[in-house]
Amino acid sequence: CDRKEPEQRECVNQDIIDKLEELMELHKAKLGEDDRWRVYTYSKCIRALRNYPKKIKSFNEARSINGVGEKTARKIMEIIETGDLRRIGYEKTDDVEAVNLFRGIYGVGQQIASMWYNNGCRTLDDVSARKGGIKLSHVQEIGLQFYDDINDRMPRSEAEAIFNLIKPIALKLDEHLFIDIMGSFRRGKATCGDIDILVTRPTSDGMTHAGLLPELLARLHAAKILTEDLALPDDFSALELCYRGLCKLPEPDAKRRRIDILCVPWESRGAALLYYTGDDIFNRAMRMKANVLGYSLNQRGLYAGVIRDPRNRRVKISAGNIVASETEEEVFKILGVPWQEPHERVR
Ligand code: DCP
Ligand code: MG
Ligand code: MN
Repeated sequence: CDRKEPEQRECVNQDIIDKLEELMELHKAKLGEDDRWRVYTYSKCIRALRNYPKKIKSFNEARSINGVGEKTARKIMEIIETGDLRRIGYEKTDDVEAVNLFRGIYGVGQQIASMWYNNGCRTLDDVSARKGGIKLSHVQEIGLQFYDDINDRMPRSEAEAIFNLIKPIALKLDEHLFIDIMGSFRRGKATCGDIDILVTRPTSDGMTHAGLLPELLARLHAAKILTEDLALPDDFSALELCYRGLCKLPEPDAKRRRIDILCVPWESRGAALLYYTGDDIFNRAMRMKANVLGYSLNQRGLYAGVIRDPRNRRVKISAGNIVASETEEEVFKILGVPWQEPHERVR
């Protein structure tokens, strides 16, 4: 099932998943060691439930599912029998609600949200009034100003309309640019949380896209498509760049929408397309598949012979050799995963 678009859900145990997700989100908003552990337990259980084909009927059946423990099985029974989960009510304290509200401000994470709560803020008006002497960064101010817009999803048609304005501007700058939409749009979703754009350029004539991004951004601002910058790359001359901002259709009542523009080297376009098309759960499955086969997969490519520090698996002792990155197809092929169209890439 899809976690992001409720209208398209189709798990037989969706009612249970919804309640457990609600509870998980409440624990996510807290900071304790035990909350973090609970989030981990519930996410494992939710994943198991998504893959479970039958409607759960009994405690023993719930308990038999790999990833569902005794306590969770009891919660599942409560949901089945009463349609509700009382624990959600107990966890829904006003600190959690305020923290979740503040986390909806772009640029505000768990730590800052909790700090503001501890300084006495409870509402967005409190934040606006800088209650408790809190300070906002420039990006957080933008996040507050466009709170509703940023937390809204846009119809697919709007993402398409915005992209159709951006593409000709990019091609006018350099006709050899390759520019496409990735993310939920490419997966065919009916609504998009943001617009994810990939920019790259073939190097056959000895040129790259390096250095083009500032001019592209300037032109998109001039065309009133980009409205605010949220994050600019530190070094614009690099080949791999990530821009985050807000954009809108150049119409009076258009809403602000989130936009990400990723610039990648031509050689890694396939790996980038694969990564930024997602979804994130599908990506995790692909990365795990790669790891099992002794490879390592990221947005730059598929690598063989990566040697990791046994004490900290995140640290690479040897970067390995790149074996695929130019096309998505190669990556699927080497991993022995049957080709999946973008709209099929969930999990
Ligand atoms: N991605 C990932 N892991 C993350 C964040 C992103 O693998 N932690 C990848 C998969 C996503 C893609 O990047 O599909 C784009 O990220 P978005 O946050 O824009 O997510 P989507 O486009 O999938 O959904 P939305 O419609 O909410 O933007
Ligand atoms: Mg997106
Ligand atoms: Mn994005």
